[in-house]
Amino acid sequence: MAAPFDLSLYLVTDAGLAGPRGVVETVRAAVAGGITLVQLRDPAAKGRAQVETAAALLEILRPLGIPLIINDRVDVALAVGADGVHVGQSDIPAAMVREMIGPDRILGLSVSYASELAAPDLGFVDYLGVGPIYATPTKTNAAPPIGFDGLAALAAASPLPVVAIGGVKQEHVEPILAAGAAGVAIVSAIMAADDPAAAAADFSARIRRFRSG
Ligand code: TZP
Repeated sequence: MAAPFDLSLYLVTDAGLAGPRGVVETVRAAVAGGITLVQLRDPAAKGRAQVETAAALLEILRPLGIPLIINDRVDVALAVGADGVHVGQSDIPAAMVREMIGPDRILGLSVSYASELAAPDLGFVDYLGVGPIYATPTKTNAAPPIGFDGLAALAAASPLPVVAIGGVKQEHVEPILAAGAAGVAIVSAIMAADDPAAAAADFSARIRRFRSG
């Protein structure tokens, strides 16, 4: 079993959106605003570059107790000792990833359709990334958007905690949490923000406000 983790404000990196500031400095700023979990996602990068970025992120995140999850690349996650892996429906099957990463690391799976909840994969993962909520230029090959109603249906049917992804902006926090998600997963609204710390802090405050009341 993975150690407890907090899906509340889940930052997914994007090197293009970080621009000249870079992924590592953008994450450094964002965590000051209350990020609870970081996923390194860079499908275009070679293994060496991913390992270097992941190691730099771990230096920032480990002392803060914020888990680092690697998108798709099990080898990169194991090489740097990351806290987990996130896979999509067309990546290595979750059962095989679990075999490779062992019982203690976090394993996440992307889900867009109710039919995917019936897959045996679910028995091997710790949380689901559900979406896209809205169509987003950040991932153009994503499944059709599911909206808040689709999210609510998937969250209610899911045996695992879900984090909502895809076009999520600050003003969507309340309807997403009300739909039953454990958190919001954000790429552009934080990675491309002029002030990533302020953008993250805004998300974080809205999450706290929703939960208190
Ligand atoms: N998976 C589904 S949508 C998406 C991913 C990685 C991208 C979400 O990016 P943004 O910028 O938060 O809309």
